[in-house]
Amino acid sequence: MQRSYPPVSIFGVPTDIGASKRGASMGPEALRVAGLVDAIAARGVDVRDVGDVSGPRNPVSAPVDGYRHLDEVTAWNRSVFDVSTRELQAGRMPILLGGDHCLAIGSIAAVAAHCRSMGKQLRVLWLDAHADFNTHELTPSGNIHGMPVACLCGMGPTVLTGFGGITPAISPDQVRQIGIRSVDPGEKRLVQEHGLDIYDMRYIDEVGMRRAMEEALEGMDANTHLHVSFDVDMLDPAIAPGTGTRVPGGVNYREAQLIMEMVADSGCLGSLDLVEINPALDRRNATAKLAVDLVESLFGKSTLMRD
Ligand code: 6HN
Ligand code: MN
Ligand code: MN
Ligand code: MN
Repeated sequence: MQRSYPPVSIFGVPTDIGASKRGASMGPEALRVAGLVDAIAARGVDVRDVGDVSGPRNPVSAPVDGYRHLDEVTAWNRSVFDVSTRELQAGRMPILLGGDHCLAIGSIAAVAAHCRSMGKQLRVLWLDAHADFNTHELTPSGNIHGMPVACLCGMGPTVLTGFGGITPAISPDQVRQIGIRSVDPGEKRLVQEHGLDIYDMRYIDEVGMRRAMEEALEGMDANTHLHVSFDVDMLDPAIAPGTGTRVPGGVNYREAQLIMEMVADSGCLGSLDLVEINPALDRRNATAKLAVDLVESLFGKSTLMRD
């Protein structure tokens, strides 16, 4: 089966506003230098780089009421929401180059609003070492990149939960998380309370990535928009050192390729975040290059022709 993809619009969001380690702001350029646009074009996809959005600088300040940089995080996400909405309405697939993971609040709120208006089902595949389900009461850091899933599910400050006009933007049963291996104690309770569908590393060790992914993609059909939110810290730090919150015991190269190949086979990919690449911590852009390799698989490049 020859897959066809909608036209793609890539946009950069050069900020590390939701993290406490600096450097993810350089992610968009690292991905461009690693050849992301040409790699997608080589798959026969109409792809356009629409440039970077802008926003406030990082003031590097302490958390207030459990949130670090709430005003700035809000401003950046407003721009992300607007660009994502504009590209979706133009019939294009938005690919966000982060930037840290707080930016998924804006991108997924836009996708959720778009799906509502088009009568489409939304599934979110959250690829991460972390559940990103903290609230300002539970957070050990105040970093908002640890909170996007909770915000999208309606738990967060009203400035971050209302982008698409409807709160919550999504419900926990639309989310599947893969690669998880670091969840804070309070966060763990909240995740369990809300029944978040988590395929953690233990589960992947025991049943294998193929079965975990089959379960994560179960129930999708031709009317499903699949949003992939890819935090590169899902990957094992040995192959992806360029990220701010490394956790040992991550997804290996072949498992990561299989995730992407199975998403490609689903034919449902509708939007993508590529976040948390930190070139200041990387070795010769290895993490960005690996991300580009994986995106090629996401757009149907597999080792053998299986068509
Ligand atoms: N990320 N759970 C930790 C926190 O500070 O809330 C780490 C979050 C990391 C977030 O990598 O997108
Ligand atoms: Mn994350
Ligand atoms: Mn993470
Ligand atoms: Mn409160």
